[in-house]
Amino acid sequence: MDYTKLSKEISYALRHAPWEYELELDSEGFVTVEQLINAINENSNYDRPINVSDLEYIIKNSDKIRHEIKGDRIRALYGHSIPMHISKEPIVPPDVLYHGTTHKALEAILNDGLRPMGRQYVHLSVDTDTAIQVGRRRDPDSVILVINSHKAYADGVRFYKGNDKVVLADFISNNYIKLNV
Ligand code: HQG
Repeated sequence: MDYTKLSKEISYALRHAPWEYELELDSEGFVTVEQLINAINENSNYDRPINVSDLEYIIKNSDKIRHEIKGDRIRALYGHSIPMHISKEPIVPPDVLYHGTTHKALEAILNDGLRPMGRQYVHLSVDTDTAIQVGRRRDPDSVILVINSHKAYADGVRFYKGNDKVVLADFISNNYIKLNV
């Protein structure tokens, strides 16, 4: 079983294109495990039909916790780009958060703030290692921004739970952002 391929397909289905799988997400992004398994097996992209143990294996063994099974339902924890708004659990953020990005995007971010761009939320990291990993996807020598989430939260900016390493926000204005030095 190619678990990386399966994990990417699940993220694609649950974050970006549920309609391609005839899936309908609920307001928190869940579908039933059974619906997802049936939808994936319909296309049979793997050497055998997938089952719930494969989904559990991916969640347990991936480099990041991208998906969650709750009872008989499963969802992507972050990353959504679908038009329907996925509501996330509001949290009190840690005092400082980080964002890894590219040199190319830096000027625009320092001028305009952090925007969700193609996704529903801005994605922030709880530590610099995670932020470096995020930034490196696009720029080997990535830029790390430091977010004063303590002040932002005190000023009324809302933050939401992604996973243990990822915190979500609607928009972070540039007065809460500085370059890591
Ligand atoms: C940038 C992956 C110009 C932003 C990761 C980023 C993460 C701006 C890019 C998760 C901007 C959007 C999300 C502005 C933000 N002007 N550029 N005003 N504001 N940007 O992929 O945070 O492996 O949508 O800096 O690890 O890179 O898929 O967001 O570079 O957790 O599970 O616009 O996806 O997780 O890129 O990544 P993305 P992201 P997975």
